[in-house]
Amino acid sequence: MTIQHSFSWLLKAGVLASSFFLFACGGSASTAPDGSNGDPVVLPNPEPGPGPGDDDDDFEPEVPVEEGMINVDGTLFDNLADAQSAINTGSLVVIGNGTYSQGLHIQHDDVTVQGSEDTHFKGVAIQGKATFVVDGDSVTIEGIECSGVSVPDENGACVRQQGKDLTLSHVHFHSSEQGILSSTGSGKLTIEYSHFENLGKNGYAHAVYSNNDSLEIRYSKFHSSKDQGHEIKSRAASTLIEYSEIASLSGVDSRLVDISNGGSLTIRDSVLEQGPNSANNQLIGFGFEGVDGNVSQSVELTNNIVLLERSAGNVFLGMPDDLTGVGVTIRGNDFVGGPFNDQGSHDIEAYNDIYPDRTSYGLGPFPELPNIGL
Ligand SMILES: [Ca+2]
Repeated sequence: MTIQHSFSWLLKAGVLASSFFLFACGGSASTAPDGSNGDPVVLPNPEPGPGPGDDDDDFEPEVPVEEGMINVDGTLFDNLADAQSAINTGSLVVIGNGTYSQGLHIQHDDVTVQGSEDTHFKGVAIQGKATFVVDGDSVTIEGIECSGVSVPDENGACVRQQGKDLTLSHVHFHSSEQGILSSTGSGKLTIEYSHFENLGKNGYAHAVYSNNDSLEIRYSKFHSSKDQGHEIKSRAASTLIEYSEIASLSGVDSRLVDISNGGSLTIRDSVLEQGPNSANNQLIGFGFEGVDGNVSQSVELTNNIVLLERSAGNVFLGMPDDLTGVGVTIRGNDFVGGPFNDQGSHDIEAYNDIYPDRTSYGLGPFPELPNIGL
């Protein structure tokens, strides 16, 4: 179901993207080399229906389960502790509607955990870490709402990833210290169709804190990180963010995206909004905590809508002054608002469109965001 949905989404996105490309290339003589010609960026719209990024509310599990019950491979349990002991390699765990105050330790590989349309884990941490502690490899968690997680170390998360290769889909993680925290060497983390909001603690906990080898994010929303947390902090060698919305809104956040140790970063076809209360003037930071000279360094930021709404200044891409040899491509984006401190850098003026304010871009007042159908 999810795979088919993603596929048709991508097909449609591809068709739209290529028709925009043809239109742009056939346009007037004033068209810049990248197709930037004064027309607004066109982002692909998803299909209507169970929504990309539309929280957990429209999620349907593979097997229906009654409220308060947990189905593990066909056997029903009325509490999570008993359900947990029945989980094996490859298990399908479906959790019914309800508010849960027990966490789940997932120790086996290839386990899929699915919530129902209103499955909410509230204020639970196990092992002093998280609501879900995942030690198995290739685990998928879908259709879960999680909130209210805090622990003595102030890094309480909805999910702590300690095994390799985790997928989060249709999750709504909010109002906690951290959304997800992953361990070093934990393979790939994929986040799709999900919503993270109101997360962060003391500048050290974040909505997404990835120590993976690679991080891929699509069709998701990251809103209003708090207490100087980043929306996305990644130490992964490779980070890809596409078709997503990353917005400070009124939050006192730090950076929208912090790529602490450099690597390969791509952000495309997304909305990035730095809000009026952001504590750090940078939207994106790259390499501020030491860069591994053996990893190739590149930054590709293309076809995004970028709102600059911090009156004390906005730096789109911050990098340490002494960091060299990073290939930076910033093309085909629409920048809206200001002041825009680094608009003279990275050929931004030549290859992107810059609008002084929301009105000139045809966008309503703050906090409205461009509708990309998420
Ligand atoms: Ca910021």
